[in-house]
Amino acid sequence: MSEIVNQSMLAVGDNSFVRVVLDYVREIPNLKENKGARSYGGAPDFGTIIEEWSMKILASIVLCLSALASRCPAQQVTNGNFENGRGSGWIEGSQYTLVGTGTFFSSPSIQPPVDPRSGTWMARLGGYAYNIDSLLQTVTLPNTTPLYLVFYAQTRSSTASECAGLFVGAKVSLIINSSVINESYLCNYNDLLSWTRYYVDVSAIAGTSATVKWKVESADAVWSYLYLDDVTLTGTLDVHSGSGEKPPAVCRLEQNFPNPFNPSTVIRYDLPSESFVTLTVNDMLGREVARLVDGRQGPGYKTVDFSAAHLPSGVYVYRLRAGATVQMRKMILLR
Ligand SMILES: [Ca+2]
Repeated sequence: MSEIVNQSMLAVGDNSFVRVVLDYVREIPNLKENKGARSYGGAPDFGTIIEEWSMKILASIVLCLSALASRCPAQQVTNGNFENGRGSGWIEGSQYTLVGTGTFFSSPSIQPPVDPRSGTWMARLGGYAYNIDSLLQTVTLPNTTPLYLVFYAQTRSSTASECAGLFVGAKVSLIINSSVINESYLCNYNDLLSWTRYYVDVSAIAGTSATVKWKVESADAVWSYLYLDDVTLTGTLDVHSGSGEKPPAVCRLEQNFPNPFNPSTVIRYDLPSESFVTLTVNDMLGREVARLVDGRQGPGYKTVDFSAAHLPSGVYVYRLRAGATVQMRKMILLR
């Protein structure tokens, strides 16, 4: 995932965890009644900017719908939008990890200021001089699949240097149950103004209690921050018309996950508008070995599974063409 850094910073894979904020559940006393609200069944993804209350209700409804016959689980991601402030759900690390308001986090060195994605509160990790900081919560995952942990992030660093591991910027880790799901490097210089959605597929641990933790290891003599907002659990990632979620702002091809892989991996990309899309996989000689997408697609957050069971170990390039935009990334098949 670390290559994602070139575009944004965080490298969060696809097969980890997150799906829509569940502390909302507790605010909806009788969720089972909502299970009949089938009109919401096709509008699953909620990283939304609608008013907090609406979001809470919708999130709860979707959660319950996806729970099918099972009962609605409670409070999987407490205070996932951070609007309940400090001391509510999240365990903050050392002095630089805080749940706070955009105003509180404003700084002359962070320009323009970071605005929360929802409401007035968000979380910030990071710091200065090899500070290691974390934010964690034990989450009860609903016993439904697929299941994704979704969150929105942006980063700011106080240098304009290129990302170079811990020498510049900071290392960002997403950890679930003590396993590092993804690592990447935070390397933006006050140039990322929008929130980017990341997610991990946590289907494999659906129904369990999991500790979700972000960790940031800051470089020496550099202020580097990771901002988080709207941590949720969801069963669907694509944007559907009328779902209330904004389509992606830019076309973005993400690093596949896992990588290296054997034999399957997941490729994600964001499509801001309807486009004719091709997603191909080529070997290092330029030969096309797979064509995963070939057709017109609507805007949204796309996920494609790629199985290389028929291919030899090696480096492959996957190439996204969406309208006039072409992006490529490498991946490694390692048997
Ligand atoms: Ca918020």
